Amino acid sequence: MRVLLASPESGVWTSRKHIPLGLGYLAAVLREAGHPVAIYDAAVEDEPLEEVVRRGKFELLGITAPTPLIKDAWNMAKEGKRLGMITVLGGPHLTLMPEESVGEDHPEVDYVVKGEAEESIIELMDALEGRRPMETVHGLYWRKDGQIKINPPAGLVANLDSIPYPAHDLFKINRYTNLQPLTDGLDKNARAFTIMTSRGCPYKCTYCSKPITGDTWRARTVDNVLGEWRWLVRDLKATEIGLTDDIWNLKLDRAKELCRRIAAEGLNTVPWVTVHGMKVNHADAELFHLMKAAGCKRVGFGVESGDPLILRNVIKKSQSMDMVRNAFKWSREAGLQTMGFFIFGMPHENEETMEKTIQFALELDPDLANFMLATPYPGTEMYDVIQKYGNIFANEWEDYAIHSDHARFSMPDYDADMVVKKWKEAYRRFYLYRPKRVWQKVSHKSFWTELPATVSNAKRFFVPEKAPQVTAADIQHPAA
Ligand code: B12
Ligand code: SF4
Repeated sequence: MRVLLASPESGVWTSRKHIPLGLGYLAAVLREAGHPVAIYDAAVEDEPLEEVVRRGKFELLGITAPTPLIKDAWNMAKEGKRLGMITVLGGPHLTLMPEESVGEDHPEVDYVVKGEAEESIIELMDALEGRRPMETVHGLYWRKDGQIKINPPAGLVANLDSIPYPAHDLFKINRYTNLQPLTDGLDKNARAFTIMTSRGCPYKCTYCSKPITGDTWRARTVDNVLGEWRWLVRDLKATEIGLTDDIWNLKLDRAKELCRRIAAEGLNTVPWVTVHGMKVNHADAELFHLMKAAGCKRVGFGVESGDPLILRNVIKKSQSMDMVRNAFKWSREAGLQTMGFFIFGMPHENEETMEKTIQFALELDPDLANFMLATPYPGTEMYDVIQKYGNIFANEWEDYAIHSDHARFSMPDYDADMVVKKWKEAYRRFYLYRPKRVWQKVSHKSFWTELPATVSNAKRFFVPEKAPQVTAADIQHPAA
């Protein structure tokens, strides 16, 4: 059966385009099992789905979706059905809410796979081609005789070395942008690949979608990672590589060994970045020097808050502010650029705690500061707390986007308007009110080449506006 794996176009994340790595993994296992497979990422395609499907005679459409894109995924499935295809959904949102998409509202979806799907997708192909009963496909949610059927769950892939490298060669890689255009300017023809050296994370930050990532940290061996790195650098001519692990540096020795080997093999000619934060409490000065020697250009840290109590008791980040300070200091000393992620508006936050976050951002002064609004994704501890004691304003799944001010919530003693005010203020005070920053921005070529986007972002963050009002009807008080 000919398979097309697809990702809907994102209206949520338009500033840059990253490869959907999960589809790369699925394509690799399908290819290995002998199934003809291609990847259609609507964010970079110039042909409509219909044309690609007809030309490639694809029979099965497998669609991925995080929460804010689930509606786009349903629409894509409708198109697939119209073209006579079998439709399968998987990915982050489906791992959290699998039943929703096989319910009666979604006849366009034939199958949903919950969780990591390298094994399940092959089992599903076997079932569809009559080699095993559908009931035995792990992690599958489907309909039979008008009833939703839930099969036994799929486990996490225990040995990550046992799965093939993602089918990086199937991505139209020069249509993706570089990984962090905000700092480097937007290179629309970068050959920027991402790589995941481990999966899962033992920490339990309350805003994190833990059911997606899993608590068990599973690491690929350094040899296995190096094989993929070599392929990216030598054969696929990567111009940038991004580590997207949840926590690639959990085992410090392994992280150091990986850096040493990258440098020793001369693979350090291609710059790399840690797309998401690395954890500050699993680092020391030597690690950053080794990263630099291995070609790392920029390192990101989940700083989250400048208020120690919010950090410890609300976010449950398991790190101290001094650990954050050290990580920034060490990375700068090693010659790395720095990036900090900050969250505004966790439950129990107020003007004072958010002011401390702004102050901390100014003190750390990373090359790039990313201020995000706390967003209660389903499956997070934060979501459960707000469901219990407050009220979520978001009406639609597409409202669950970190950089939009829709997915706000109310809690007793929580001022949602203040949260948006401080969040926008953070951007202004960090980027606009400091001459050094303004100069950095306007002296960069992309400021001028990307002027329309620059102006629209500036309007969003830098022009003070009246935040939407919260009415008493929006606020649901906790049960006694
Ligand atoms: C790298 C990354 C990004 C990158 C690249 C995204 C991309 N193009 O893939 C960037 C920075 C752009 C990004 C943006 C966002 N991200 Co992000 N991101 C990640 C991260 C760290 C890694 C993703 C990854 O490569 N995983 C590795 C692969 C192997 O896993 P996977 O994609 O889940 O695929 C497996 C299964 O899900 C399944 N599967 C996946 N697709 C399909 C399809 C079918 C048909 C089937 C059967 C199975 C299946 O099989 C795959 C193999 O096992 C994850 C955390 C994580 N550990 O996954 C967060 C994560 C996915 N992101 C998250 C969020 C919230 C976002 C944003 C919504 C944030 C925002 N701005 O509002 C945006 C959404 C943008 C978008 N269009 O996708 C949340 C998702 C929460 C949710 N409820 O959906 C996560 C889980 C982080 C977290 N821990 O909370 N992200
Ligand atoms: S935010 Fe990062 S460190 Fe915290 S639980 Fe999620 S993946 Fe782990």
